[in-house]
Amino acid sequence: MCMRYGSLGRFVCLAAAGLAASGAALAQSPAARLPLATAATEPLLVAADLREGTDLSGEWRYSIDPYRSGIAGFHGETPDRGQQRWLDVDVRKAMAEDNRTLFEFDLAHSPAAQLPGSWLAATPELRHYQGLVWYQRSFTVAPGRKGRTFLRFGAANYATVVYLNGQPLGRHEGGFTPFAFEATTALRDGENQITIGVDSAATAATVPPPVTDWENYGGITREVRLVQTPETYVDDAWVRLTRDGKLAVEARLRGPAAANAPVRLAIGELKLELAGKTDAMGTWRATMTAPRALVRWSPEQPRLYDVTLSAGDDRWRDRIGFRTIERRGPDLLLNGKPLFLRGISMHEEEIGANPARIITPANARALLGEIKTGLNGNYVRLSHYPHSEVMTRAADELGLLVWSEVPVYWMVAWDNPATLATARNMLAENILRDRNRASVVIWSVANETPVSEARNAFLRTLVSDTRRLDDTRLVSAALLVERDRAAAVPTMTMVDPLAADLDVLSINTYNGWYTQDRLTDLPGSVWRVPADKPLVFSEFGADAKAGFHSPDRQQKFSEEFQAEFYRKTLEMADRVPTLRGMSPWILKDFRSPRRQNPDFQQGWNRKGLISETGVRKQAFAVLADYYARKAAVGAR
Ligand code: GCB
Repeated sequence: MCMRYGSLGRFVCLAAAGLAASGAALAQSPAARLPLATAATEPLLVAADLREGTDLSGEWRYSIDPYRSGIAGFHGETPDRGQQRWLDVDVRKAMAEDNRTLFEFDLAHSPAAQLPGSWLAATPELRHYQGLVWYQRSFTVAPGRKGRTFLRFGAANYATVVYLNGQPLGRHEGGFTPFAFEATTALRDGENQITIGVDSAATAATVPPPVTDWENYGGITREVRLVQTPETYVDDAWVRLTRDGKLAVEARLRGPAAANAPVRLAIGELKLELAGKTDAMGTWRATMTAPRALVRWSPEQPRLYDVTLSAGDDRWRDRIGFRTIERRGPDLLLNGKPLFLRGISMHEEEIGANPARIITPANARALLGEIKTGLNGNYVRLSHYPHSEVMTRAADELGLLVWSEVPVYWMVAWDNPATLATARNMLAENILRDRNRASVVIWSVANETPVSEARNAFLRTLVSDTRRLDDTRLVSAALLVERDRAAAVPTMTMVDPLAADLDVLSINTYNGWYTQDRLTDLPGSVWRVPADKPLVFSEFGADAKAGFHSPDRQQKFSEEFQAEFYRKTLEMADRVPTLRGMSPWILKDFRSPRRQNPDFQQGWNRKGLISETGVRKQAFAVLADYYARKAAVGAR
């Protein structure tokens, strides 16, 4: 069954399905029967990370459920009591008291793991586990609560059901974006129990589908918090600089006093105050001329301001930078000045031998610091899905421009309306989360997707959603090109009709790595691309195992080969007239189950300029020198 709801007119399918909208079970547990939480229906709690609350990070009990017995019985029926992981029951006591009682789980006495963090790294037994895992913990709440309490997840990969004190709170699909459920009435004074089922399994209908080139880090990979607000609160606020240099605000209150409510925006350092009133829907929109004293955010001067929005008892706050980003013909303009994106791509994986996708502020700074100061960069492609809000906040603070992307990767089910609904929702959750981040300048809707009518229609829907949700940023997608097999020099043509819908054209090129080209052939490459739009090389790269050297033969996987690949590709890049930036593949070696060469890969994609533990390879200096020269000559 598909229903249309929300301002985006999003279709949400409540199909008789498994934990993900795309799964297989028939009848289900109470939370799995609830409608999916979406950006149109769930509390958005924009900037929730800066609100008062309780962090539920730390020790949780967990238990695997490979047959999803806690979701549906083996004939598809509602699971029987002995399988209901979410029950608020003392299993040992219940079984000791009545010998007819049977429970086939006991989360309170199961092994413990630290959250946030993927289960893959928690214990060797779970290293390759993909499926359902239940987590449980208890926490205490002091009596005398006022206002509302939400349970907010930074992200859980991939499909999630949540119970509080035995009651279903909701479910969500999508592994990289935040979601929240109201917990006000389900909470009790004193001891509370929370149970979460997270299913990491990808299917043909999920976004992304099962085949990718990165590790599928299952589990609760970002913070879980109880967030406190007054009865009526600011659920969404977007404060920005418009292209014509005005300060604009759009805010939405939720709660009984949301309509016709007085609201006030303040930026103390600028002595700026703007007062107004919400409409009958609880929405407030206003613009004003930007104060002369406003210092625009840029990588060179990443100036952020404390912004507050007062509404009744609520005081929403965020740290926001103000800048403009535009394209004019083939040029990119940041604050009206020409820009060249000196970047690199990155997965959401911390530096270390056994990563668990834990992005703390320190982990984010360690990665971004290598780009900003190590590589002399001004830009990062956060591929291939929305990264933690910790990362985009760190980019704001350090001064790195960001490409932000949804995991519409390689082959998704273009014809499946449920898949489109999922992708649209991810896109909305990502944009609504990060519209206040000055660092984010490009929203990307896809990566390397083969042209077809169904795919074009799917991606055009995402492009138009993006523009509707945010008309201040640029839209892109990493596109495939056609190679002319007969040409004497590498000759590539952009034939993708989606190019007409995008602001920035992006190409991934692996000539010289996956092709038979000699590295010496690369500088003479010919790129046939539309001349009226900026082009970026969103990827290029070659693998190297840190410490493997082959000075004479320049064998693949040697540091020398990778360094030479960079030299020749950069020489090629310098000859592309409309090139306005690049994000080579990739900053750090990352886990990828498809990479199994035992000498060089061992389960890692080795295209990093640093190893998984942070050791710089030779090519690092090649790119760093190139960017230093680029920075010295400005955007030319
Ligand atoms: C690509 C993909 C990226 C892969 C990379 C590679 O084109 O976009 O996700 O990891 O190539 O290493 O092959």
